[in-house]
Amino acid sequence: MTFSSDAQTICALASGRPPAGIAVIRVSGPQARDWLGAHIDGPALTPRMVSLRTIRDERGEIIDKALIMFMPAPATYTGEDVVELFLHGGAAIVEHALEALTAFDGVRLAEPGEFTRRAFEAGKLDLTQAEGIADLIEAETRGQKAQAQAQSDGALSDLYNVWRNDLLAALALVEVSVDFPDEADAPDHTDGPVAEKLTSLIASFERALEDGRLHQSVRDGFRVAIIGAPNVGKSTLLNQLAGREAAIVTDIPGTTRDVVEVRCRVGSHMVWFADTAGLRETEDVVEAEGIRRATRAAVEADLRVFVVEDGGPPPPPSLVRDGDILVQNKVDRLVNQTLMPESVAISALEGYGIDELLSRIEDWLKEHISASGAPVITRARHRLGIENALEHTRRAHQGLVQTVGAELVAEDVRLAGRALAGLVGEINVEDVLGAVFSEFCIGK
Ligand SMILES: Nc1nc2c(ncn2[C@@H]2O[C@H](COP(=O)(O)OP(=O)(O)OP(=O)(O)O)[C@@H](O)[C@H]2O)c(=O)[nH]1
Ligand SMILES: [Mg+2]
Repeated sequence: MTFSSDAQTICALASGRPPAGIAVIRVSGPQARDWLGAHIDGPALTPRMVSLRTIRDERGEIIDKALIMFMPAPATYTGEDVVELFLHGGAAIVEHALEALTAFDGVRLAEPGEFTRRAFEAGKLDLTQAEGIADLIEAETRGQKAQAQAQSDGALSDLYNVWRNDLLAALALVEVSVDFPDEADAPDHTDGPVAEKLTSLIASFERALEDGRLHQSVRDGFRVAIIGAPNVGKSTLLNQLAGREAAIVTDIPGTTRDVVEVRCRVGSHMVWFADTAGLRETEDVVEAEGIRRATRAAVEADLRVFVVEDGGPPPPPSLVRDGDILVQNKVDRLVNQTLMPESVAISALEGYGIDELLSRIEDWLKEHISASGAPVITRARHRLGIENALEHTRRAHQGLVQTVGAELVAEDVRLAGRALAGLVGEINVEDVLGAVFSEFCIGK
């Protein structure tokens, strides 16, 4: 896919798939105004005022009678002239309108994300804000929405810019000694202000990477692994959570081999539940591979739900992390009511206790996602950028301690700054732009 910053005008259906009550078609670019002039009845539109007009194609045939708004550049989303048509949301009307638009000289259909890309190129938003907008459109839960809103409002850019300013301040101090190599009072690099700044940046980067793991999960869905011995009812539990027969259930121990994942909403978050093979010693090659995968799923998950049944073995201590949830299944069969302490009693078969389990998971999610509204990293691209900045900052700090010379230290500080500049899209953008904007839907 190629984007061009040509002077072409782009158009697309910006609202959902027809049929719908209303279909919004968006047009952006230099031809938008001329197209309107040629295709609507009546006098020119007043900018930013909505008018009810008849829209015709190039042969004079009526496309629709609809509300239209014209927004002149530069105070628009893309920074260009923008027209929005609020048509009756039928497939034929939308098709007719798009045909009449693209038949006009210099007008073509937009690529995914091209409106937002133009907004980025016009300096209306930076790359992290553009990503926030893509996430906002994709958000299915309130948690995802809140995070995306903060990012599209620039919370993440602000954070990166604070870090970049700190790096610039450190750089200025280092450069003092580059400029005056023989100065007796050049900064003392091992415990002076430069080292202090770098140490505090290193701590900030590390914290952001740490927090980011969970917040990436807000965006992509939390991973909850269902772990336990064979036959305790893990697959039955998964099916109960999914509301369908996602995994095979039999009374034969060792039924599940592959990891089976289902996606469910828990409170205001998206969760991927993974059903896994029952853990036990086995000679069976296929089952052993299943158990290896189960163990990996347990380690990689954000949270583990350990399923046990009365009299069964406890979860393997090496897999248990703080906050994990213990579930005692098959309580419908329990005669003497010996419930394990700290466990959630359920009957996966009968659906008993599932709400209690879900609310425990929700509590865990709430506890682990700070409601502070602090900006957080949510994408691999950001993780990589910050890891890069961290590495250079660490090297710069090490260089200070080992007195490798101010030029080398300065270079690392500069590279750390560049890594952050790449995140907001100020430098080195060409290679990431395609990747970022192709995630968008058409019309945004
Ligand atoms: N009475 C009762 N039986 C259950 C319950 N949950 C599961 N079972 C039964 O226990 C047997 C094993 O269930 P599965 O869900 O396949 O167990 P699993 O943990 O996935 O087993 P593996 O895949 O072999 O590790 C089946 O016969 C289920 O019907 C429950 O809550 N109560
Ligand atoms: Mg199973």
